[in-house]
Amino acid sequence: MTVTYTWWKEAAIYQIWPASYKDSNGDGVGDLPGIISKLDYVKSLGVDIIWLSPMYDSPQDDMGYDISDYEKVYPKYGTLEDMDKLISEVHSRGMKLILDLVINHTSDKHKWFEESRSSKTNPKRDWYIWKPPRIDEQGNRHPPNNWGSYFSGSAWKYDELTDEYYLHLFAESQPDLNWENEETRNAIYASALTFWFEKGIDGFRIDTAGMYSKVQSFPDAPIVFPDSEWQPCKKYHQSGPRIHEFHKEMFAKVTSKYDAMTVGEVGHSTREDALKYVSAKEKEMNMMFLFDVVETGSKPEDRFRYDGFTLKDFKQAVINMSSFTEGTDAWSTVFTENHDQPRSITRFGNDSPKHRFKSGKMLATLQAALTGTLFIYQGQEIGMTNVPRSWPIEEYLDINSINYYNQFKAAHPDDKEALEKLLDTINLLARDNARTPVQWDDSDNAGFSTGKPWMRVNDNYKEINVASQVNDKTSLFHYWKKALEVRKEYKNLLIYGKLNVLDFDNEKTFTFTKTQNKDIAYIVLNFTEEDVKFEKLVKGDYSLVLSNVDNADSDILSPYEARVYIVDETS
Ligand code: TEU
Repeated sequence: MTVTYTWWKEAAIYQIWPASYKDSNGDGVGDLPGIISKLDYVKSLGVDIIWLSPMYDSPQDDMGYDISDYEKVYPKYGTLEDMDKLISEVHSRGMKLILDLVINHTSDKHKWFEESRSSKTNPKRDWYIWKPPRIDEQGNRHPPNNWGSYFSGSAWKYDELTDEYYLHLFAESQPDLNWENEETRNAIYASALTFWFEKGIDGFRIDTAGMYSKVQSFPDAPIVFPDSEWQPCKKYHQSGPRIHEFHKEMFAKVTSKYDAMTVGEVGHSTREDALKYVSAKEKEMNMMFLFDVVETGSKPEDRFRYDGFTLKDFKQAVINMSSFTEGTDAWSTVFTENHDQPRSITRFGNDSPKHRFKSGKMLATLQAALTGTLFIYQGQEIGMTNVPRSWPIEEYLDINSINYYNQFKAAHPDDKEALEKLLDTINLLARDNARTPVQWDDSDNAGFSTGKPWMRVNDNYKEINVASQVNDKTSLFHYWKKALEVRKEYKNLLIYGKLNVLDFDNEKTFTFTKTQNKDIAYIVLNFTEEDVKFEKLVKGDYSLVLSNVDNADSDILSPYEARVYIVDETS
């Protein structure tokens, strides 16, 4: 299979989560003018595309992933005019802008749902998924099946007005749209996609892209967690019977009309299943996010059931995520952070003051060397870390963390030890870790806002902030910049090459090559806080093209050291 080079494969994409990027008017919430004021900064990192998380009108129960109007902007973020300005300011700097496409569900405040809920005979009743209660032998009412929501509890909500339940795979206020209904699909295409394409955006990150098609018999799910009434139900809504038909239709009817890029959040997939979404010949989407790396150590059905992981597990996750496209016409992604994940330095590196920036550079090296489109999440470029463990649960504002904690507490009211352990896990894995305001400088509120930030700023903002890094050539910010340049300079290997892991069983180092034809890049990363021996496992002449220490090239790899060599085998 010959490699096809395209702009979106080589792009570095920077994700902006608007609530926490930059507040321009002192109300404590980030906004579009704030983002516009930082575009030169984003550009200076070497970014090609910005992915903007939902900025649509929303009650914000799930930070904008609960949309009440696709064609309006959340007033605290700005106006449609601000969006027009953002689009043109991004374009005038030679970058592109993609938006978040959240079309598995809407907010319960969307007018479509308000109509649907109003009566069983409303023309939009069938736009959402309504089912009658299940009544047991004692005459008690129950949800139609045992499916659990991703945000704890049942995935069904009872609505008294019509004595039926509606499906919500996420929050109660996020009813799932009924994709079986063609009229609904067409309305989604018009309002959520065409409206924005016509404004000039360059593509979409497609939220929950594998979930639209549900198994229509809605059976009970197998019991995976005997300690819970509600069970994981992915089996019945992930890559369901009609999902590829829906994506093909959306591509044919809308996306293909524009020179757009799309990346689907699919999460869990086998190689065979993944290729159905992202193989070029399938004409569905360009690439997808898989959760192998970010969920290392967690149960795929429940991130807070966490057992830790070994470096070998991590390597396997990297292989799963990037190798499934080899020898095919499909494409993959590279990421370790986003708005749903904790900070990568805390999770995979070492966030102690001594090691945080160096381990951040090591992780940047890894990502710059992997095949797939590279995504960087706001603050990752300066090494923002998880929030301190000392923060009480009240500082966590995400519905996912709060619901989980409350449900766990209700089930184990007197088990202090278990609750403390859960707090350890929440501190390590909660989405809140990604959602603290961006640390711009060492002034009050880290320069994010002149008002009271909607979420507490991480305590370490005086040590980790943009201002202290942009003029320091040894900073993590500059290392990212350099790593992105090296990635593009050797793109045939680093962006497009074949991954071969050379030390799979080694629990200290991660050594791999990236190859294409006779060309070889040799990457070695020390994942420990100890010195380890450096070995050249491939014969040839080595020239160093990226390193996170001053004196690389010794036989010892210092803690968290990272090197990228180009190897000339022919000599
Ligand atoms: O996420 C969907 C998803 O599958 C997860 O990453 C989810 O956030 C996680 O499993 C919860 O533990 C998308 C968005 O990225 C996320 O922010 C939204 O909350 C969710 O959809 C609902 O729209």
